[in-house]
Amino acid sequence: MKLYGSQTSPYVRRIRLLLAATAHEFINLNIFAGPDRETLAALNPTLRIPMLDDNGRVIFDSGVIYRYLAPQLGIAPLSWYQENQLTLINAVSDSLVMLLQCSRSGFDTNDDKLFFNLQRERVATSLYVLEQQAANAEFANWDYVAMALYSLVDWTLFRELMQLDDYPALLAFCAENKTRPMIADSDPRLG
Ligand SMILES: N[C@@H](CCC(=O)N[C@@H](CS)C(=O)NCC(=O)O)C(=O)O
Repeated sequence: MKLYGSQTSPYVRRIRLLLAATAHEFINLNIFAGPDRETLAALNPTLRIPMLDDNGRVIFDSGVIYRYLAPQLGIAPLSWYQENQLTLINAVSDSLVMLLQCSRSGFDTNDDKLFFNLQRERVATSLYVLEQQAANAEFANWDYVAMALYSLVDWTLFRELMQLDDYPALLAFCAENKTRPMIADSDPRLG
């Protein structure tokens, strides 16, 4: 099994954490240029990471990769409540990725513009709920949802996308889990 991704992507990291105890090859791509982008395009027309190659069967998208792997790893399907938690995490991740890309494209994402305002509002409303859930110890089990949350929060800190002082339970959640398997090796700061 080959996992294609990058060291910095929070979507890739959640799958690396999931596969911490499973033999696989991690292929670290520079998806934005050069021959690695050609590799990406040849395998995945959405031009996004992660993707999984299992004996020539290529699966796109972290959520689908999770659904593909979970039965093989003996993991029960997520509950609807967990699915909603994952949707909250994905909403924040997608909006922050878009804001980062806008910023790298030369836009001031603090401008009072509809697109930026919508992303910032979604990040705030979703993170508020995740903070409450973390305070209620709802991520105490190191399952896929917790792995996705860890990957998001640590990536947000790494990219310095926002201050997380207003989210003490999310910061505490990260501190509590920083010695989990594969956390150190998948640190985006190594990228
Ligand atoms: N829904 C996708 C999102 C993946 C995603 O956005 N990956 C980012 C890296 S963090 C990416 O490949 N971005 C490339 C681009 O936007 O061109 C998933 O869950 O895998």
